[in-house]
Amino acid sequence: MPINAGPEYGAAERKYHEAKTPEEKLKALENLLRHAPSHKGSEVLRADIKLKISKLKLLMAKQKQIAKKSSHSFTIKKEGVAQVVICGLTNSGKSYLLSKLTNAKVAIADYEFTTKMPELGILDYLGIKLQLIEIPAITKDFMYKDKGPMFFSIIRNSSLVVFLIKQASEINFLKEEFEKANIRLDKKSPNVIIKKQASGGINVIGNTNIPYAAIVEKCKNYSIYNAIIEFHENISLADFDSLLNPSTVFLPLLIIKNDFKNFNLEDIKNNIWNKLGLIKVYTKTPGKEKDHPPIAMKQNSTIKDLAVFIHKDFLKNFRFARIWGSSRFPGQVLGLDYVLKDNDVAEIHLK
Ligand SMILES: Nc1nc2c(ncn2[C@@H]2O[C@H](COP(=O)(O)OP(=O)(O)O)[C@@H](O)[C@H]2O)c(=O)[nH]1
Ligand SMILES: [Mg+2]
Repeated sequence: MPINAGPEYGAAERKYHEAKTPEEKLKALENLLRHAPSHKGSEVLRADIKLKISKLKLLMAKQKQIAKKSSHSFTIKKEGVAQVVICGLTNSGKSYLLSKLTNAKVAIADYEFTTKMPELGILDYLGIKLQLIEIPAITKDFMYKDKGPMFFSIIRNSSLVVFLIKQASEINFLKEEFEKANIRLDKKSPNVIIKKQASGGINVIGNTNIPYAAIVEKCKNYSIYNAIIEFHENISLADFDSLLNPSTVFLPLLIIKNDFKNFNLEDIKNNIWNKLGLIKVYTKTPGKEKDHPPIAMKQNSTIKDLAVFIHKDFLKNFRFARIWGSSRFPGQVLGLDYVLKDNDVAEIHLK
């Protein structure tokens, strides 16, 4: 106990040493400061208590931040060959559609905001598994609300966005909210190529209506000072901005209007598949029927991609493939470079 300190100070000091949680410690320190002697000789003591208080406050703020982050992080275990997010306003029928398309058991209710966390289900499309994710209702300024960034990060990591709407006016509302999260829907990434350089400033090739000064200014915003920018198409300043922004994502969009009668589930499934931009290819063994399920592949995949996918040794031992479907005649013999199409049947022959 410092010189000239009263009995209250002693009690406060004991309390401080007994304090366990940061909150208790902070309270005790503030109490200690109140009872600390205020003469010149105790300046060092008071400064020491103040320092302890500010350090503790900093620590508590950090812990709060971490707690906030972890309570808001929600990771989805990816399943199936693609993730499809179902988005819309409250009561647009998202849970209902999810329950019709998948095995998910979801809460469907006619009161608002029933779904607070993403709901998951697996859609079986001709044997190909697609993961469907219902995102809780999108509200105004969703990106700036507490769980918004987390839900938008699930959307960003998906392959296709579905808007389930009751009225056409909802489309623009939703699109605006997605723009705030830097998600561009149903827009191809612009055909403008940015080649960063070590020096030489900003050089523009090709035709654009964007003034040179605006291009330089935008580049500066993203810390790009030296680059060759090739405009292969004329784009708006906003599109140029989203191209520079490394967090921009471009996703396909499927709009489904809910007329609250009957969903045409077969149409919806086909539309989802077509929008995903994937192809399904069936393999086959000579003299037998095609295998099930088909294999989902990216568009423009070749026989080589298929061979590698089936088995790493297939490429080494590849002789030829017979293709039914997109080939000129059924069972045509083709080589590794042949580009496969949706629904092709492939019979691979090995050495
Ligand atoms: N009959 C019928 N009812 C629907 C349809 N879509 C939604 N509903 C009803 O509308 C209400 C809200 O649906 P819900 O799926 O919970 O909406 P969410 O908030 O978008 O998930 C529920 O009472 C559903 O049963 C539909 O296509 N047909
Ligand atoms: Mg719901």
